[in-house]
Amino acid sequence: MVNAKWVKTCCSRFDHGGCGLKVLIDNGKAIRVLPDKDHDRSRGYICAKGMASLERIYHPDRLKRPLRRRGKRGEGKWEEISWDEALEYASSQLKHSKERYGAEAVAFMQGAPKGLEHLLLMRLANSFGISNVAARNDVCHWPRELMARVTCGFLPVPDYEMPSRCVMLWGSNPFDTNEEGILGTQVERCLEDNKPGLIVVDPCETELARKADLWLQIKPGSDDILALGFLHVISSEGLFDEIFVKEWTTGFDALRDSVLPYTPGMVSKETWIPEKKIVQAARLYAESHPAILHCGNAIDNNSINNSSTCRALTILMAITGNLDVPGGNIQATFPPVLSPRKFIGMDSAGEKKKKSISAHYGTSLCVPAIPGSLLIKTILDERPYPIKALFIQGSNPVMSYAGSQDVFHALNKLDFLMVSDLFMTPTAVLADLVLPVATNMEFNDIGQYGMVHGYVEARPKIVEPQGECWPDIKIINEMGKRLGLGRYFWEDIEDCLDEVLAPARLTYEQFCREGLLKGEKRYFKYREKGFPTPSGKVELYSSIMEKEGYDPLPAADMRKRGNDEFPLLLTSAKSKYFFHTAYRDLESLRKKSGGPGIKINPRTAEENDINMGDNVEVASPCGNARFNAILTESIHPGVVMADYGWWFPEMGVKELFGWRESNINMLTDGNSSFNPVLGTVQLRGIPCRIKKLR
Ligand SMILES: Nc1nc2c(c(=O)[nH]1)N[C@H]1C(S)=C(S)[C@@H](COP(=O)(O)OP(=O)(O)OC[C@H]3O[C@@H](n4cnc5c(=O)[nH]c(N)nc54)[C@H](O)[C@@H]3O)O[C@H]1N2
Ligand SMILES: Nc1nc2c(c(=O)[nH]1)N[C@H]1C(S)=C(S)[C@@H](COP(=O)(O)OP(=O)(O)OC[C@H]3O[C@@H](n4cnc5c(=O)[nH]c(N)nc54)[C@H](O)[C@@H]3O)O[C@H]1N2
Ligand code: SF4
Ligand SMILES: [Mo]
Repeated sequence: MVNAKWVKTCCSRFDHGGCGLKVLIDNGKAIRVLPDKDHDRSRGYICAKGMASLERIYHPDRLKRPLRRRGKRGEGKWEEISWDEALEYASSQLKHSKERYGAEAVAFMQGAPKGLEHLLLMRLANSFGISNVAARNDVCHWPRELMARVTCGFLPVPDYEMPSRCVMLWGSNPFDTNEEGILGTQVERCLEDNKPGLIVVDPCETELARKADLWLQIKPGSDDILALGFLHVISSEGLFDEIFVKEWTTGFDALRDSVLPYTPGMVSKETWIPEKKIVQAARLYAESHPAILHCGNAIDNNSINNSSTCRALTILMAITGNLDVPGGNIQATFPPVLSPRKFIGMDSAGEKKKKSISAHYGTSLCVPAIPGSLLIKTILDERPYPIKALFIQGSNPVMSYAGSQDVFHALNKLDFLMVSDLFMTPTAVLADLVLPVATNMEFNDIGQYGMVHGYVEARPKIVEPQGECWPDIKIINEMGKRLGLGRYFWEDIEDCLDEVLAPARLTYEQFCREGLLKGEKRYFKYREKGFPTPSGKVELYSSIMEKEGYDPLPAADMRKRGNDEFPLLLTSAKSKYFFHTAYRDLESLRKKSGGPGIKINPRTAEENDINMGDNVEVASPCGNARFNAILTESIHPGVVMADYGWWFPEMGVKELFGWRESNINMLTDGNSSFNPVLGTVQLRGIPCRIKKLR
């Protein structure tokens, strides 16, 4: 202990990352973690996952060597091989599939963004000449981002750094999810410092809903109707910003006419929210200046009409005069580092994109990745072409994609599957080649690169990787060279970091000393150059949507959800203790989380003869899964909320870790309906029924 030393780094790969950590290093080993009180954004905050950082690094079940499948697929028989053999095997398989079946037969897939490897994998795809990199964009972030871009030219992010008079949290629970690694702490500070009016739109009474002035307990998936109802109240009561609307928007009259049917009475019936509360909330938001509308992941994926929901909510920010104003929703400026488009080689990807699965299905081509569920569908249908080889980086689609059963079949159908992960998972176990990755603290990384909050952060290496684990960025870099693409890659991965930082005239070492690089913050930018849309204004009536053959105005999906056979609506939220499906191996988090639960209103429980802790089977038109009953008034009697992401590492390979047992995505459908613009499948608001298991 005499030589033990405290060093600083940044938490990551437990979510999008962001909190500052102080770590005690003794003899090359990290032995203690504490939150960093001096950290710019987290200022001493840390969550249970961050506290489990060392448990993750030193977990005995971590993958430590590349594994090549020896037995039948999924049998769990492996041979340890060297990295040289692994790279040779991987590159020969990818090349073979490309040569024999064409470039479209090879695809990549990756999970929620964790670090620099997210964009580096796209660079590998573009340089190798393959069209399809599946990501989670379709169910995460891009619906909000793309529809906002169509409307006003950028994603308006909450500006918590300036005082705000109202915060409306819509389908977002930042106290549990701390989205982008900062939003939870920012919301907390804003509530304490500014005491804004707080509105929460959520089917569940979260901690934030309990703090709210108005909690709108919405029927899952009816957010499009509520958003249009807000527009109705605000336009019919004249609560909009007249000058902004006149000078800086197009199509206001058409919008006002189109929302006439969404009266508070009609909206109340469809959303289950009392009429009075709808009007009060619309007024509170519109009459408080400035106001933040903070949209979360629920609106990305609780309906295949998400394109309308997301457009309507951007319009709401605009007509109330809250766009690009201090304390409202702003366009964050990207920091002065290498442009992500350039980094991934997006500009040279044009021809390849025309052959992509997005092109086949007509979903947005301006997104560098394709909708994940459409890749699964393509593998199953072999249309528009067969997919033979797949590299999955940091994703667990058997658990995290809609329609798990289909995903399982699709992965089993491949000629070659390669997965990189920290642990063996229900997805990795199906692979031909499993690559062990290094995690946070074990390598130098640049965080938040290509994300929307206007900064990048340093995540310096402070310990050596366990076993023979490699950082993903090293795996990609070496793979690129093996594939004969050396001119796009670097001798050493540290050179890549320097290249990203070069425009800021910083080396990685200098960057670490700063810890953070921010873009310049400016408000009212549109007064100089207009909004970055075809008309230079906020397009309430969207010329882009019209040109693409879609409805230029947002409209509700009035189809009924549920029926007598499936009378309840199932929804979900991320767990405070896990990152999606990951880390069920970590004992401290398992203990805190209490296992796979389902929240049921006591009245609904009674009707179904269910008591606290009972084992409950949930069935939907797609399948079934089992959870432990949690009886709570916090959930509406017509709704149940099941934990998402559960599998059981302790059940072992033979049982494939019990991937079907308590897997919410056994109940969702990834195959039959999609949002036509975005390719999104519906993950929440699923009709279901419940039954006690005896
Ligand atoms: N029903 C339902 N389904 C959902 C959602 C929902 O709310 N409800 N949410 C959706 C959303 S928002 C998202 S973003 C997706 C997430 O979908 P995924 O990204 O597929 O989900 P994860 O469980 O995070 O899978 C990540 C895997 O990466 C591994 N991993 C962790 N760190 C690293 C690393 O540094 N490198 C590598 N190679 N591997 C690593 C983890 O061990 C884990 O197995 O799921 C979606 N699915
Ligand atoms: N601890 C933890 N943190 C995470 C993650 C994680 O897995 N665990 N994942 C990261 C990722 S990739 C993402 S995308 C973000 C997501 O972070 P958030 O945007 O906070 O998303 P969720 O937790 O999916 O859901 C937010 C809220 O939506 C509510 N909700 C459910 N259905 C509906 C509905 O139909 N309508 C409305 N209005 N609300 C609904 C839920 O009750 C929940 O309170 O979190 C990131 N941070
Ligand atoms: S909120 Fe996210 S970044 Fe912060 S400690 Fe928890 S896992 Fe780490
Ligand atoms: Mo996500």
